[in-house]
Amino acid sequence: MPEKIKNFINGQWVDATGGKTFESRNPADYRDVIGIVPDSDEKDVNAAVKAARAAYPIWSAIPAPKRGEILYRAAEILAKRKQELGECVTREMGKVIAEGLGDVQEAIDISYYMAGEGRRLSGETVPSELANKDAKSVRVPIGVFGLITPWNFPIAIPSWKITPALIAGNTVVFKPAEETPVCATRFVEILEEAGLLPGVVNLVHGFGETAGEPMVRHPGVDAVAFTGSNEVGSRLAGICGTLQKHFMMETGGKNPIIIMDDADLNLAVEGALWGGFGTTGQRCTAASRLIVHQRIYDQFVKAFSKRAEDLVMGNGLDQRVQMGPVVSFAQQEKVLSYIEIGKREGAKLILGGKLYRRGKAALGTFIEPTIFVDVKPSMRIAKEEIFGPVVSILRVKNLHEAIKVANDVSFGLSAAIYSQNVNHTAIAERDLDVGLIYINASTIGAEVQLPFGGTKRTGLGPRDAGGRGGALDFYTKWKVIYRDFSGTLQKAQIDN
Ligand code: UN1
Repeated sequence: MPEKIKNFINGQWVDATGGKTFESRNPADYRDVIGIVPDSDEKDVNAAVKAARAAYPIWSAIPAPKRGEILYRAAEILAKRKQELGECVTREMGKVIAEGLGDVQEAIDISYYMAGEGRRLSGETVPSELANKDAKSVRVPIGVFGLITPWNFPIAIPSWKITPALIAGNTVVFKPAEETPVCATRFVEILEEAGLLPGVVNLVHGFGETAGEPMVRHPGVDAVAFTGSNEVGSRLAGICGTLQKHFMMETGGKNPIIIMDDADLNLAVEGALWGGFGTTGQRCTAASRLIVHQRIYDQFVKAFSKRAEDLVMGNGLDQRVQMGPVVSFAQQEKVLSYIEIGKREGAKLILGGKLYRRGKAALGTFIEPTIFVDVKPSMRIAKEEIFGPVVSILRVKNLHEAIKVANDVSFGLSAAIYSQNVNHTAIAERDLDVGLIYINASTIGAEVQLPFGGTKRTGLGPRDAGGRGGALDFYTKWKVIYRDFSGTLQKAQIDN
């Protein structure tokens, strides 16, 4: 029997007021219905915002270290339930179990990290230009946050947004991706068990147009954080700009790995496989472009494609499986259409390119690991985010050309270089226009204690993750306090 999933509003687990539902299914086996989920509308959003507004003065008045204790408890519960939650991620989203567990681990990490931030929410104290006067800045919460999260990290990304919002003293309305509502529900249940007061986090399931957008537009929502597609992100940015709401988004990448002729080739092949086909290519940080020095191009292509061909596909709950399905039929269609575009553009398909339907895989949405070679930087498959197991290989003459090609896209999330030459890696470090750079490591695997995000069309506003200088710069605002204890009227800029 599929589980009956509920919204969580003001501390109560409730159905959508309209009574409508939708299903969450396992992309490795569509017979497996995981949850029947509320299909919420504006009424549900209104109730959630009302609860979040009412809880705000109470929650924001609790000392931040005390708020941190709740996050610490949530981290402990997540750690205890890691296996079960990892299996939930794999079953609902399709990534292999090791990565499902990694998704949960990322939530554990940031919950501990943000718990600690409760004792470090620091501002500055600086001298005043006048005697007997002091000056300081303090971080204060903003109010009610509307959070919209994607399906590719169904526990980690909600945790990236909810935990800094909470530690800073804000309350939350959370609209998770409709593809992964059960994982989102598990995470909110854990926050409840950790001791959150009613109304501090409210969960509203449903779709973008009917639940997400009314939440973003609601006058009771002060700030919005979004991770997802660039099209939706830029529409929400427009709405929030007009309504003068704080807004941040993280939307995508076309992340390159540069492989130089002086690279450790085995290591580069491992990194390219992990970056290109890990999570079935469905990470914002996926290595979808390999920019390879001409001197080792043929050798690299041969070794890489051989390893990709041998990847074991199937249901990610099976420990032996190395690559799971894509998340949905819609995603499958999108990826297949990009494969057709690549062929039409004249790129050479050397591996995959088709649905994978062997045995039980026919019950899910699988696509073969796909490799295009002789890809030109101007081709759409070299420029647009595909979000599937499709890797484009480009040939370059030298480091200068490699960096130029790497930067020649509208995204700038992560980039990697494999080279044993310190001068090459230093130049890449300096000249790659991205938010995350990896030296002799793949483009994926950012850690929570540093800001996560990128340049150009990858994002807008402060970054996810990280503390001061990262997420806390979005979830707090500054208040500056001047205190004059001279007992006289002192005029700044005039009496000094
Ligand atoms: C994403 O793909 O949206 O760096 C997030 C990584 C992970 C997070 C990816 N820690 O690949």
